[in-house]
Amino acid sequence: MGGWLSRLSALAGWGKKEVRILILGLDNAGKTTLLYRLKVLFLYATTSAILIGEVVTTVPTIGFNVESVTYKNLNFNVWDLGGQTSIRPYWRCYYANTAAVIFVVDATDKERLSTASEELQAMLNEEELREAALLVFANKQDQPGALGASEISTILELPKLKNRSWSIVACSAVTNLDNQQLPNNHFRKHWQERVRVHFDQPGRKLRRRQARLSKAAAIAPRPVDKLRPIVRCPTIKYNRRVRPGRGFTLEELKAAAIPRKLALTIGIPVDHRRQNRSEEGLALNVQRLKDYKDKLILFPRRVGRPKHGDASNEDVVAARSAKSQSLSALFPIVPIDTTIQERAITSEDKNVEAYRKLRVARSDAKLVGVRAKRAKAKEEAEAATKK
Ligand SMILES: Nc1nc2c(ncn2[C@@H]2O[C@H](COP(=O)(O)OP(=O)(O)OP(=O)(O)O)[C@@H](O)[C@H]2O)c(=O)[nH]1
Ligand SMILES: [Mg+2]
Repeated sequence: MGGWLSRLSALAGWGKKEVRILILGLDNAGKTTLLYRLKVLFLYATTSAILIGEVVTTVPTIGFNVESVTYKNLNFNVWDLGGQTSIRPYWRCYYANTAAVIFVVDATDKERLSTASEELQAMLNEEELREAALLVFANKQDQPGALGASEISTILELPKLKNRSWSIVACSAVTNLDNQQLPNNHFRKHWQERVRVHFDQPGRKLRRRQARLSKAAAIAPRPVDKLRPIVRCPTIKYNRRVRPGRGFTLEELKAAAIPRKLALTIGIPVDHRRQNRSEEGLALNVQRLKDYKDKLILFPRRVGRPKHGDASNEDVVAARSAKSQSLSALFPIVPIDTTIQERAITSEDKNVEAYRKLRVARSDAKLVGVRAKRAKAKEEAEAATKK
């Protein structure tokens, strides 16, 4: 069954978006089985999902089964019609606008091959199917004694067909005979193009280090790094720890009286997104900023002409001769002591009802608005009665 899709596409030169396909053949040829098999294959062709060898169990079709599948922007409507003798005359009701006919032949049913041939010829003579492409499936190749594609082709007199694009495929709807192989991706070829290696790591490490050193030398005695805020790590698991943050919040800068734009020029990074969620955290970072400001020696832009806020001449001279130090060393972030002090439980502790306390606090918080409203209404009522 492999390649049936491409054969089908090649047979019918479809310019349309909607493609109507009929599956015809004698009863018990395997049309319905094939329809659902093809549906899976269609899906396989479009999504390259793993092909699952699932075969549906069928009952003789009275009427039709229809399935819609999309492949390469084409919408295929595949109609499987019942093949019993009494139903065959109704096939012609479905001929209009058919792009291709899939004619299924039971390759083991030698007695009825001539009947199949007659039906095929009668069908092909129909005016409405003049343009339709023909794909013959010589089905049930898994059974012993099944005739091959060439024999079936001779019996059906396919080579005699004129002005018709046709093709024949020997297949089995229940097994994956024919060249239905799983795609073999040749990933072993040109593997070097797909693998990224970092053989130059030690070299890079060295170059990074040299760059850092040259930068430090160039800007000395100014520190290379910036002053980072002290922030808590996220999540319950880690928030007892502190770490250097990205930048100081606007609130912290305001409290330390450092303008936001100035901060960026004096080694204080700003993080406008971080929020201060606790008084302690805010106070800690404000103090940090203040300490930094106290120690800060701001070189005047022009030598000997200090502006407001710039360091005095003596300070500048002293700083120039001092050894350069990193800010992380000058303002270290030390872990906060989280050890718990133990003590004996007092009788007071025993009387505390923790759960109740929590519930009351929660309900108080919830009722703040309601109570305020009630109090206001009461006040107003009293004021009205006084008048
Ligand atoms: N061994 C074998 N059995 C098959 C194959 N294809 C179909 N069958 C069996 O043939 C029987 C008939 O299959 P259907 O798909 O119902 O046949 P149909 O052509 O739809 O028949 P009608 O609906 O009556 O026209 C079922 O029992 C299938 O399991 C095949 O490739 N090999
Ligand atoms: Mg059927």
